[in-house]
Amino acid sequence: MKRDEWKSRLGFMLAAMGSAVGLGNIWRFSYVAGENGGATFLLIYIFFILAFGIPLLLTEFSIGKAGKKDAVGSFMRLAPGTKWHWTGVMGVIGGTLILSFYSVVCGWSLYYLFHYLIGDFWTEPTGGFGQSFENWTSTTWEPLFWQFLFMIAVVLVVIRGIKRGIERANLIAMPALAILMVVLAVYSLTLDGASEGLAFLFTPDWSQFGNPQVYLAAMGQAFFSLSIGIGGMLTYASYLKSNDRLPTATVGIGIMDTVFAVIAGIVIFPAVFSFGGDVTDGPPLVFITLPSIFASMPAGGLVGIGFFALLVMAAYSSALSMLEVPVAYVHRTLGLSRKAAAIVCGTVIFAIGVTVSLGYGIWSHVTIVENKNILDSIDYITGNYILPLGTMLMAIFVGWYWTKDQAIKRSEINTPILQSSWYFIIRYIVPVAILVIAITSIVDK
Ligand code: VAL
Repeated sequence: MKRDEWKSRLGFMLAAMGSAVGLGNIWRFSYVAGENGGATFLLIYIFFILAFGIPLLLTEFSIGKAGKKDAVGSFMRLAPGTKWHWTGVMGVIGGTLILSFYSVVCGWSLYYLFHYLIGDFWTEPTGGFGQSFENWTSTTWEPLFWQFLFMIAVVLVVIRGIKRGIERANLIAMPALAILMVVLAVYSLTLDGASEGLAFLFTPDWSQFGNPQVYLAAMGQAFFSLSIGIGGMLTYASYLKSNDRLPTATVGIGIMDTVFAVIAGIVIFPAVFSFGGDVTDGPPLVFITLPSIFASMPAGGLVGIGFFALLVMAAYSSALSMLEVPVAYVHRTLGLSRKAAAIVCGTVIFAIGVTVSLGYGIWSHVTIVENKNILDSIDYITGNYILPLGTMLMAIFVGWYWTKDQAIKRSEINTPILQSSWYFIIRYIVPVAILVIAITSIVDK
């Protein structure tokens, strides 16, 4: 049977942007930036996106486009008889693990959207949003119900395949997301404390530039946000037609992803400053701080609907790309139909997600890494080990396993100066930098 492919390059670009723009840009970006000094973090983050993220995204795309198979199969085809396919296996595991905790947070977002829609969250619940968030996430069945609902929606689209499922969904979701974000940002800018929020986001504290933790956080966030190192972008690129060119699409996706993060910052920080929230509130910023702010602002209920609709939509298109990684693999290797593969993978991911969700309730005493609960542990393992390692291996594969000619030809870069800069970054800078940052972080601990 002929392998599925994108109908148009625009369809691919929107889907890849959909993959990149997700909870990472809104939920994760806002609290990591909040905890790491705002503007200083933003500058270093942009540096990592431009210097490492975009070149690496191109690396992952070129492996997928040349391999024309899923994350594991592409490596097998390009490097037969070697162990390189383990990089793909790691991607499949990474994508599966990230989606397992991602789907829990998606379930929470869906629950919030529902409660904004029925008007429940328009005013602060008794005991406050913090208390209600804790009470609710520690129950057993309800969070699982919302997570299940979310996973069903993801599985249903992935079953339909690339052209009819993922491409179509993103064709609607991405433009809608962009419009919604701009509307919310404009609204945020009209708030009284907007200038303070903007200063936090755009006026760097120069003393923070010597802090290694900010670099670590910025690099991790850049990889997470661009969805690199987990094989999702590789798999998406494997459905490209051979005349669809990579470099401009890659730069476009990298820039759009960053613009979305900055706009998310413009939506969130002015609101936090205007209404006396705390930017260092961490992961609950979006589920506790923002709802309290919405409750105290005029028309806050409507803003809440807009915001959580945005979060669900962004998360949805990212989840599609993460589910596609194991589905493409299982579909090819186990000979299952796409439908069966999507149901099997969706069920496994949901099952892992159940443990993550229970980690907020009856299993809250379970810790895996240090004293972190199940969600934080999986986020930690994937973010600090699997993503950087996966990205580094892909860079080494392209920079050292391929010949220079092969690498440059498959990157499809035309300009000589860009060709050599890209190759130099991938071959030398990325592996060394990831190693140095990893070692520094271990020593720092
Ligand atoms: N890049 C996405 C995000 O930022 C996912 C795929 C991790 O949320």
